[in-house]
Amino acid sequence: MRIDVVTIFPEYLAPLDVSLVGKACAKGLIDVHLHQLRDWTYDVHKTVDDTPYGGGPGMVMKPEPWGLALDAVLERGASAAAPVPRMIVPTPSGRPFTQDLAVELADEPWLLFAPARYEGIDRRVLDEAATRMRVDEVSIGDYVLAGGEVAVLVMVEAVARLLPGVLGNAESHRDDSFAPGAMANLLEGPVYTKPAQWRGREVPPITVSGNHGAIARWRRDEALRRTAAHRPDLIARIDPAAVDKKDRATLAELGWIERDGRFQPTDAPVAD
Ligand code: 6GU
Repeated sequence: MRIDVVTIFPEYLAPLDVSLVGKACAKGLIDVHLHQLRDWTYDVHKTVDDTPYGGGPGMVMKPEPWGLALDAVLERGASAAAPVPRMIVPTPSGRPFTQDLAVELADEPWLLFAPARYEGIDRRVLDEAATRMRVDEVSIGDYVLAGGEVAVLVMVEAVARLLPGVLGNAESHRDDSFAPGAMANLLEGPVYTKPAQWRGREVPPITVSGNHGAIARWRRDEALRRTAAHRPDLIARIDPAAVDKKDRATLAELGWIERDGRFQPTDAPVAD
């Protein structure tokens, strides 16, 4: 996979050389190209922003440097296998970044990230880019960052670990919270390792019982408990058909019962 990032802070993306993503680059599984947006400015101050039309606070990124940068990146990166990239514009007003979107992006041969600073990029840049390639504005959560660079790090890491050959163990993403399957939409429960006794605390005896059926059952139970505590919205999305008797009992104990084809808090008002 080829990844291009156009930014006024390429040094902010230095962590891409470290750890899992760094190793994936070293192995040739991803090919990252960082570009300094200011390389496409032609005034002495290398200006990339200006005041917003219509007034208001903050600054808006000018269209000309972005236009030239995108032209250059599209020309340099084009190949027979990937003639155009898919463009991702990080912004708190974008569609949510989810594991499903990470899986979708992991299938793309070429991603182009355009993180903005200030109040964002002149809209015409995105509108024009969308005539040449798929453009998605994406948010990594309901909070506001000072710029999109950290969001690029988040998305690249989430995508990179899904690429074949990046994780040592292909099974490693099977039980991920948000991975498809039996534990879909459940958060992962607690994990333990040696020593079995530490500062007077023992690991749960079931984890060292060797009874793999019982361990799987316990893990699922813990996943339900953690999900009910931290993400009740995910409990409400569980398909009742994917739930067995023991799950039902655990959910009831946690205050969730099936009603109108979905799990609802026991104290939820009854619809008429
Ligand atoms: Cl993608 N960018 C910025 N600047 N802030 C954010 C975000 C992205 N996602 C959540 N907050």
